[in-house]
Amino acid sequence: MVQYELPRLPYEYDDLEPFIDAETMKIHHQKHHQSYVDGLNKSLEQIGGASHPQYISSILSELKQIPESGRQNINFFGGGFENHRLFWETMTPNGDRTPGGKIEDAIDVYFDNFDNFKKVFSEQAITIQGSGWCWLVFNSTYQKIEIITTSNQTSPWTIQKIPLLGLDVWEHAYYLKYQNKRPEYVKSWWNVVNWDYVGNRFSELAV
Ligand code: MN3
Repeated sequence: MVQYELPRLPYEYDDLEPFIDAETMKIHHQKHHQSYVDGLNKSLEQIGGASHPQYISSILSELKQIPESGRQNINFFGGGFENHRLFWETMTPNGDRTPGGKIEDAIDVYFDNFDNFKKVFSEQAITIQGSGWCWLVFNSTYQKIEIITTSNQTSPWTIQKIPLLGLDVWEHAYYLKYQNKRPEYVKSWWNVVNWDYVGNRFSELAV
C-alpha cells in the first residue's frame, strides 16, 4: 500500500525570511504537515488503501469512490497533504515576483493585469471565514484560469479544478509573526511566490 511521507522543503526554514519566519515554517512543516501525512496514511489504512492505489490527487478527484465512512477523513487529510506539498513548491526565496510567459498572458486575459489579479486574489484570501485556502486553479473543461477558495483542507481536485497556486490562510500559517493580521501576511506572501514553478505547471496543462 502507498505510504505517504513528509516531503522535503526545496529551501531552508529561514530562507523565506522576513516574509515568512523560520519558526512558523518549521512548525508548519514538521508538525502540521506531518499530521496530515500521518492522518492520510491512517485514513487509507482504514478504508483498505490497497484498493485505492492512485496518487492522492486522483483519489480526491473521485471522492465518491471512497467508502462513505472514510470519505471525510480522506478529504481532510488527503487535501491537507497535497495542499501543503504544493504550497512549499510554489514558494521560493529567489522569485522575480512577477509571472511571465503563458501564465502572464492568461492573467492578463482573465484579470486585466497582474496588479488587478493580486488585488482580487488577496481580497478573496482575506475574506475567507475561518480556516481555508485561496487558489489560482486551471479549469480544464473551459481551458481557463480562475480564483477560488476552499474551506479547511478541501482540495480543488475534489471539484475537478487543477491547483496552480494556493495560499494557506489557516492561522497556523501566520499567527506567530502576524497575529490576527491576515491582510499583512497575504501582502508579504506575494514576495515569495515561485512564478517559474506556477508558470511551468500551467504550461504543462494548457493547450
Ligand atoms: Mn497549513
